[in-house]
Amino acid sequence: MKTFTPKFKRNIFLLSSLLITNFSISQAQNIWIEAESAADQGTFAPFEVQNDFPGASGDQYVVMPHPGFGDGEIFNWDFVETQEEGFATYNFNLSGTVNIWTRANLAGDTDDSYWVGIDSEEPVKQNGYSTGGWEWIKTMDQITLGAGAHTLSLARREDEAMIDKFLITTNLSFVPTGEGDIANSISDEMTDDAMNLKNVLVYPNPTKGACKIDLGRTENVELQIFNILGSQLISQQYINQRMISLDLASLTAGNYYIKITSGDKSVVKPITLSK
Ligand SMILES: [Ca+2]
Repeated sequence: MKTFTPKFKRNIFLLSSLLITNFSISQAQNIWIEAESAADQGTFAPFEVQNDFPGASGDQYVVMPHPGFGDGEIFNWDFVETQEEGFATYNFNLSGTVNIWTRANLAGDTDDSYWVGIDSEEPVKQNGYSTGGWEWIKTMDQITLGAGAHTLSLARREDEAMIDKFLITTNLSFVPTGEGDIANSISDEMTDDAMNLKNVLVYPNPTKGACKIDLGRTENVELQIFNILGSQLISQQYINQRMISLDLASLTAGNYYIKITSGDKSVVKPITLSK
């Protein structure tokens, strides 16, 4: 004879797990970088920024144009390093084991290769790809990064390789699609000592549940959510993150406040949950 008690208990457990899951905050750490964001660097040329090919994130991408002396020339890493040209760097803060992805448009044959490096390690040749338009390519698999600042580098190898965007992620099972998430800025990542709370963005607002908080730079913060009566509903610490993903779908529709605290400074952002 069947008994329903264990199943009932299990369903209650599943229900409570589901509620907790809906209210939990994603801890995945993703750094999204537009390749074209390094265009002001002195070593960038003869890389060029182009915007006339559809589907690029940020409407721009980086390409190595035809060299003056014919198609198919290959630049080895020693040459690029010595000449200090066709070379771009991107600073970021992230620690742990990461995958590095590149969003690229590669025609194959002699138009498909580039170099990608991390920190002072010799860059790795990316070659032999033929994509159907823009595709995410896993560029480095399970690289371990220590605490603190790191530098991703891109260097030319063959002309006409089109590079759009990078993703550095601690989520080793994540496969990026489309244009990916909004890119992190690289310009202020390493220069400011203090977080500028005026740069904190919460979007979309109103939200149906899912929303993101862009801290403006990688930071250690405490995030609290209050209802309009001032009762704290959640408190969560974030270490070394810039983008925080929230899912508020388990809350009832209404107005809430998100308080972000960094050191002795804090900012409060209102958010409306509509269903
Ligand atoms: Ca881009």
